[in-house]
This record gives sequence, C-alpha cells and structure tokens, in this order.
Amino acid sequence: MGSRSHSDGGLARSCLVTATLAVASCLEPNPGYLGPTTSTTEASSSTVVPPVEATGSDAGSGQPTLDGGSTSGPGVGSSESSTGPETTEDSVVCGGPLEPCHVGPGVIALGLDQPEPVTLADLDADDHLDIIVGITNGSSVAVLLGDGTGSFANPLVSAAGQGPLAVATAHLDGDANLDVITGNRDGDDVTVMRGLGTGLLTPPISYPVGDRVQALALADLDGDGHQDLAVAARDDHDVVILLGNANAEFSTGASYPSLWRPEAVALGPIDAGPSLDLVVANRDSDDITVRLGNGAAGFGLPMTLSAGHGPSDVALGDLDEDGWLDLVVANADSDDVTVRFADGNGWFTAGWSIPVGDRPHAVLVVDLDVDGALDIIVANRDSEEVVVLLGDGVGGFGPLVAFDAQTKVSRLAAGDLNEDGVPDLVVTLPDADAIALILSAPSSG
Ligand SMILES: [Ca+2]
Ligand SMILES: [Ca+2]
Ligand SMILES: [Ca+2]
Ligand SMILES: [Ca+2]
Repeated sequence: MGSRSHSDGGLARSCLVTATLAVASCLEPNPGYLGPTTSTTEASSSTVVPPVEATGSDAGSGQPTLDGGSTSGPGVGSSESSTGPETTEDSVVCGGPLEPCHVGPGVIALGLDQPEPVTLADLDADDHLDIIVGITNGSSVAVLLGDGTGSFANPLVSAAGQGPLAVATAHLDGDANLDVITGNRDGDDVTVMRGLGTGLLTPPISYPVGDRVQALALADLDGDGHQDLAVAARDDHDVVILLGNANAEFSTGASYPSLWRPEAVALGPIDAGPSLDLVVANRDSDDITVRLGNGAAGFGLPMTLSAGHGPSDVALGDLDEDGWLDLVVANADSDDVTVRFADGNGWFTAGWSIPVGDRPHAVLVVDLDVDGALDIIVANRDSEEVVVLLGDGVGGFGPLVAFDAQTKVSRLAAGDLNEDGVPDLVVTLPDADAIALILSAPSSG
C-alpha cells in the first residue's frame, strides 16, 4: 500500500471560465499534489487522535489548492454585487481535471425565504429526479418536478415542520409514493409528510426530538425492513434514534449523548460488522463521535476523533478503494476539510487536512467526473462557491476547482438531473431565496 503512486492522469491544465465576464483563469497542474497517505498514526479504538495534519513535508506545499485567486474565479471580492434570483451565472469548467464538463451555477428563483436543506428523489414516479428543498425561515418544503433534461417546474409547496434544516425521502408506508421527512430547528422535532405521488405531500405529523434539530440520517437500523432515523438535537448535545414502522410512524428509541453541539450525522458500515454505524460531527468540541452499531438500532460506546475547527458536515465514502468507508468532514471555522481513512476495525487513520475556502458548510462524496474514483464536493458558505476536489481513487486529490455562486451557499445534493449518466449538483442559496444547478454538459472536445 505504501507504494501506491500518484496519478497524473487527472492533472492536465484546466480553465475556469466565467462566460458573462469573459474572463478565464486557468488552473495549473498542482506541483504540490497530495498523494496517498505515506505515514499514518494508527490509533487503537477509544483513544483520541491528535489533530490531523497533512503529514510530514507535505504540510507546506502539499495542499491541493492553488493560490486563492485562481480558485475563486473572477467573482472574488465582489461581495457587493448582489445576485438577484433571476441572474444566471454561467461558469464552465471543462477540458481539464473535470471531465466531462459541468456548467453553472444556473439559478432557479424560488421566492421562498431561506432555502437550506436539499435532497433529490423521484417524488411523482415519472422516472425523473425531482428537487426537494426545505424552507428554513418558514415551515414548508418545496418540490420542483424534473423533466429529465435539467429543467424543473415551478415549486409545489407543502407544509412541513418549523425551520427545517434537514430533509430526506424514503418509502415509509406501504404505497408506491415516496414520503418526505424534515428535521426542524425551530420545531425541535421531526415531521413526516406522506407523498401523494404528485409532488404534493400530506400535512406533517410531528415527532418531538429535542432542542434545535439540526440534522438527520435515514436507514433501517434494526433490520425490520422499515426506515429508522438518527436525529441530531444540537442544543441538547445528543443524537436520538427514531424507530419506524410499516405505517410511516415513529417511536422514540435510545438517545446517545454526543459532545458539544452535534451538527451533522451519518450512518454507514464503518467496520467489518454487518450493522450500520453512527458518525456525528460536533461543532463546538471540534471532533467526531463514532459509535459502532449492534444491528438492533443500538450503538456502542463513543470513540472520539479530532477534526478541524467547527465541523459542520460529514460524509462517508471509500476514497482509497480499499473496501472501507472513509470519512470527510467540512470544518466551518478552519476553512478546510478533514479526510481520514478507515482501517476496517472501526477506526480511522490519519489523513489530510485540505484548505477549501471560506466557511465550508456542506460536504458530499460522489464521482462527479465518472472516472470511477470518488470526489469531494464542498459548499463554502462565505466564499460563496461550490468547490470540487477530484479524487484519484487511492486517497489523493487533484487541484481544487470552483464554481462561483456570488451569494451564500448552504447545502448540496447530487444526482443525474439531465440523464446523461453524469452526476449533477444542486446547491441552495439561502440569501437569494433560490437554488442553483451545476449541470453536466457535453464535452467541448
Ligand atoms: Ca419525478
Ligand atoms: Ca477506504
Ligand atoms: Ca471522480
Ligand atoms: Ca447529468
């Protein structure tokens, strides 16, 4: 493993072009490319690992960012240029590391106050992905039905809980329609809205959870065939399990104290056991709590991993393709992402700390350029951009590519909205009362 070589195939020159400004800034191949981990700190379970550093001499030069200007594009420093919801900013990133091309962000105005959480699913069962957005300064969700070309109908608005900060979809009852769940900051609850198959939803049913529900994750935790929830109540400093039944109803299961202010939660198989495990990002204690699952909706003792400052989101994916899910953390206060590699025993070795921009707020892991290797996508709230770190499949990442949104960004979702086989991105724009699409486009080559 130590001899894994750098991949140079994805490091060709690329340009970030902002069409409306007719300015191009090119990303050079990164000489300080971060290769795979060469020295790691193996830690036994239930101990605390020191803060992640880019290891050894890579620390200074090994950041996969280039200079700040070229990664932010020509919009940098133009915070006073208010982007109205109707404005479409066309940036094209193609011809280089990001093959095929992606174009955007293209803005869709919602006219609904502060859209933040977003997910993608086919709510009307026409085989085209739809966009589901929580309206955080309010108590609703908006559904935009897709036609498979990357175009969307006007939003259909249904009632949800108060101040939704998390949204997910699942089949919760016996019918063919997908249902919607929101985690609600101001309602301190989770609400379930059954799908009607049209994009509209039934009135919300509330399940109280705790103070300031911030995040949720969905999976069948006890193997009964019904979806369960792990819900972070940030200001109660715990994660509550809600157990689902066949009728879209939930009962309260165990509650797991976390450290300070759990702000994001993920479920996935971390170790070799058959059960799903729980990963929680703790915003105010700068760490990650990992609990291994017992297959019966219960979780074991907490193991604590350090992260950067202010971890705000977490994602799981096998970045080095060794069969174990690795961990990616967005750190809002240290402006970086932490990447740590799973060892298969329920623990994570040291990895990378990669600067990504100002106030990373959301992260997801997806193979955006369909080269078979997972990539990291980050929404940087204060630098108003979506940035992409292309993975090489052995744990390294190429240069950072940015899509300038010119307004604050919040949460991300990925899916093939225009049905060309290449994932597309949706990011919410809470200050603009809008969402933006970054769509795959035919390669100019
Ligand atoms: Ca649909
Ligand atoms: Ca792995
Ligand atoms: Ca990829
Ligand atoms: Ca696509």
